[in-house]
Amino acid sequence: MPDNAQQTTDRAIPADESPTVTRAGYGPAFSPTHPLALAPVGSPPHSVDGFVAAFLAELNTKQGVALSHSSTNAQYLALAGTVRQYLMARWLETSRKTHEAKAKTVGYLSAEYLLGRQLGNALMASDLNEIAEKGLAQCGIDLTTLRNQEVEPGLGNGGLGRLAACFIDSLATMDVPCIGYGIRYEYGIFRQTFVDGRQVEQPDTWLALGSPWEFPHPDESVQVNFGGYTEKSVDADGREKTTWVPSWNVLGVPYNYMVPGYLNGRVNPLRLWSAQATKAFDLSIFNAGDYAEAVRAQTFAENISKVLYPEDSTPQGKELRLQQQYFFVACSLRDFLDHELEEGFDLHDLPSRIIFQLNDTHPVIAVPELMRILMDERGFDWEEAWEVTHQCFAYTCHTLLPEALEVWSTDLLGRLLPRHLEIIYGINDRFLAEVREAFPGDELRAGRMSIITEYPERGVRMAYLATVAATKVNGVAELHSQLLRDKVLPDFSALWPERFTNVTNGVTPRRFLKMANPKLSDVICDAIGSGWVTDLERLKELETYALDDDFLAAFREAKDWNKRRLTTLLRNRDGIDLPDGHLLDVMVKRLHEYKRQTLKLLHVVSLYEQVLSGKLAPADLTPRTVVFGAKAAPGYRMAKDIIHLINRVARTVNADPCLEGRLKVAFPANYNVTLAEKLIPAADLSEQISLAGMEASGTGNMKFALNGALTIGTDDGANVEIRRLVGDEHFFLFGMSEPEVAALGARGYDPGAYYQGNAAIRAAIDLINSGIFSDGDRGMFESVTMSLTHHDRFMALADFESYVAAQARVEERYADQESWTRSAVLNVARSGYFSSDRSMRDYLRRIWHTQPML
Ligand code: F58
Repeated sequence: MPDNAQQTTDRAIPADESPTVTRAGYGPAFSPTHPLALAPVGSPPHSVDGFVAAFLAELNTKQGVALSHSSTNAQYLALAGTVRQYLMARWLETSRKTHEAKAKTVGYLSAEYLLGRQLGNALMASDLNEIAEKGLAQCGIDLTTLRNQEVEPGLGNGGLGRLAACFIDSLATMDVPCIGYGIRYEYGIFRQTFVDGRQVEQPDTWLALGSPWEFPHPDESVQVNFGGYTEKSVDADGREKTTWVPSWNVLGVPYNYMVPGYLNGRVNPLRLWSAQATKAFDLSIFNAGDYAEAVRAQTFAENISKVLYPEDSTPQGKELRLQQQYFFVACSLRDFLDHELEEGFDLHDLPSRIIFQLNDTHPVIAVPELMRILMDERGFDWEEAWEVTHQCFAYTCHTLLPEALEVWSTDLLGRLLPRHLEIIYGINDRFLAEVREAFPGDELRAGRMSIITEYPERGVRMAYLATVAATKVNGVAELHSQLLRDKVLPDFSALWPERFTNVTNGVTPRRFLKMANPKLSDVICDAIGSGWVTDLERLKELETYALDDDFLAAFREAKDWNKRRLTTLLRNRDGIDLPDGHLLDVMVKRLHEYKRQTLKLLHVVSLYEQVLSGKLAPADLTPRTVVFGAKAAPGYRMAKDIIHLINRVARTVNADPCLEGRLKVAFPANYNVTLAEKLIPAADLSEQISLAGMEASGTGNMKFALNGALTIGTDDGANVEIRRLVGDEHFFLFGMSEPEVAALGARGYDPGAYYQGNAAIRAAIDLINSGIFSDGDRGMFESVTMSLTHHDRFMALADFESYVAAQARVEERYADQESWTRSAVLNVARSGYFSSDRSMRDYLRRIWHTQPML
């Protein structure tokens, strides 16, 4: 906070300065006479003429321009506004119905939502695609151009954020009441550019050209307090009471986004919070006559929702991050209690109305926050408050990497949230008493299980706090859930075996098949109808078509069309030329050592080396284009060095005439949801090659299989389930299993021995060290090669031989196009399980204990 803000605001916030909380009324949502009100999908306002009229009205009255003078952006905004109108009535009606039914709601608490573009999804969900296309054509406008105008909201880092977006899509489509709660970052995940092959980050100014999908509600703002101290007193009944006297506060302004269900009339809210300075904060400084300081204070408050932390896999112990976490959960809890429940609701019954799902540990501070509200503001005693709190939370863990588990220092927590730290200590004391009762005399165990750690400094282990508080704890794939129980939280699963469960991740078939792959969708619909869009297991019916020549030809034609579409995109977007007729081998995901982009790269370098040294004739190479897409956390040196190396290898390989038409490496910058939607449908081969036991689930792996790519992968994360379902013959398995990895680790892994003992590994690494990719600079990639040969924490060298052998099987199979296509069809047919609709059904049954409204 600003240097002197503490001193200027170090006082309780007077009640009359807090914003008034208005309780929304939930009467009829929309005038029934409004032309767009609740018109059933397909009825008159769903007509081209109606659409054109609404579009022009938007353009003229909201954008203030005539069609003849309108920019593409104005047209895009007007189109978004038009689609919004169609969804609006349904949104308000959904809210009315949900309140009337007093239905139990899922409160999805997530610091990230990687939404992807909204327009296409909104058009699809409201069945407006054709009408919009025709209507715009009448105005001389091309729909695709307007779609491409949208800057995607990149409010997430990777899998965890995209999963949240898939889940809220599925819940809306399944008619389940859900509010997604999160942060409206002013800057989302950075835009990646390459300068001389190195990653350079640019700010993501996704709001710059307007954000037509959001509805700010400053009238429903919420005050969030920080800092200060606590006071103990005794109330009239002789009970001890604690009052938190905060020292500063900010305002959380909600921005609502629509989450439309697919053709079902349901629109759930996604409520993202933006931080602003409160009047109290401002006024005290203004009154002190320091205008500049007041403006600085305002900026300070707004900083809280300014930027998404671009970290992946390792949390940053930054104060601002903890502020973000508390900020959004405090807003969300307050919002639910004050705005979603009817006046006078008895909070003892709260679990009948809400289940908060904690998307990883980022929102776990919600646990002491709910305890605080119930005890300090609503007069509950500890046991009552704990009973309610325990029932209201469930926790999903998304990692196995020890360094990815968040720990907040008690120093920082005590400074920022003194009352919450007290409550955490209270939770820990009672919890450890329970442990001691269950395991008398086992002090070592109590020490291991304590929510408070003493090393390297005193801190709160957020995953432990989440596990103690939650009714259910789940991992995100079978293997991950098992390792979570056995390796990450073994003491907890011994104490509460029934608390642990698995829900394998899924992806929304609407965005990632129907919308991203319209050609394949048509082929599928022609064969089995369109029921699969909301019931993905119906893809099973395609199995019989795997032997139908006409179907195989149509399937291949769709893949070819997707490749042509990608070729055009990459040429225009990145100046990259994709050769025709290549096996398209794709590895797209965050750059992390455990994901092992270096293993893929060593394969490429090894092929090149064999050609250079005459061991392999170029004509014997299967023509292949390897596509990488990956962002590295800006502070992750090794990941950035690997990006640099990939780009340098690409430059050299692509420029070498002896590989012309045989091997190409493409690395388009700024991999994001929008690019994924074009890349994945075009891929032949999906690279899922993490070290077994490291990737919690993966969801890209599911998207590829669903779009008819074959996977080369380790027995890791959800790959295990993908392979089991699609069948061994249709999946290229390689590498050590998780128990083998553990055994090798226990024996002592020596990567140097693999370097010395395997000629191909040695030749590939030596080629990198020769300077061929670095204009003769032999040291440029030393960090990468030294790490591989000396530490290789993720055992890439140990799996190399097996990987190369699996790639040979890939090439052999690819040579038989009919057999390959059959396997691809079977991948699609057997991927129905990986729908996020199925994940949601599992959550509903195993964790949330609620149902669709229907
Ligand atoms: C990912 N985690 C897992 N974390 O790595 C992936 O296996 C899984 O499929 C996915 O979650 C969904 O369950 C992930 O994306 C993050 O991005 C965190 C962001 C905040 C800092 C720590 C990493």
